[in-house]
Amino acid sequence: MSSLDTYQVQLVDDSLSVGALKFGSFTLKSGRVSPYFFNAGLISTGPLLNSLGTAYAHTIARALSTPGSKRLPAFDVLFGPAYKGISLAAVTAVLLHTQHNIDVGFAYDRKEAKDHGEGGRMVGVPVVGKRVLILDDVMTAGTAVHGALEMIRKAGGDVVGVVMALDREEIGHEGKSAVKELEAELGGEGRVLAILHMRDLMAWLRDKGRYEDIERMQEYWEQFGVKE
Ligand code: OMP
Repeated sequence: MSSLDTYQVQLVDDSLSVGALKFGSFTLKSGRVSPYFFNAGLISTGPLLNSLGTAYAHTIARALSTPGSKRLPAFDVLFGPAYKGISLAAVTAVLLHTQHNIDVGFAYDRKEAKDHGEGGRMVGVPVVGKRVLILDDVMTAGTAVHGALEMIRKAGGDVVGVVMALDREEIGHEGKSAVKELEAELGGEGRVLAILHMRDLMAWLRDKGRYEDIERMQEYWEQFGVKE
């Protein structure tokens, strides 16, 4: 029997159906050669975005009401880093409102600073003095999320958490878990969440009896996976 929730299985099935999740051999941004790759840019129809946004919104709503130290602190603004985070955060902000009665602002950045009109790199609700949750697609070593964190801090926002579609559960730049490194940087009650983790993908492969893929995932895990 699967240990995955229905919405997690749905995300794996949806992603495979459009080639957003692939098993094979892929060189990552970090230079690591991975037996799988998740490309959130291919989740690009109304129904698929609805399903992914629903999974993000569910993950966030559940974490906001989790008792104890795993609780996600309340936040004011959902921030989607350019480019892939933008549409995902917009969809999720809408679904938090319609499905969970959670009303938050939405903001994102431009990759290029604008020198006319409203100027600057930040768009949407101003993050200054606000509690911000970053929403991104994938975390491997944590480089992309660290960039977003610095940008929001420079703009005067307080980042209280990060939510991703996929946490690849790999080691970060300091040789510890990328998630732990990021949580340490967030400080206090900062939380890092994900809809799916590398180990969920392994569980899914086991359910399907895809033993060759599991073996390659396991080898990769031994090299770059978080051991604790
Ligand atoms: P880090 O910046 O090392 O955490 O890598 C995360 C980023 O790498 C993501 O925002 C993507 O741009 C890209 N990526 C994926 O999209 N999917 C993957 O499965 C792996 C990566 C990656 O290159 O590590």
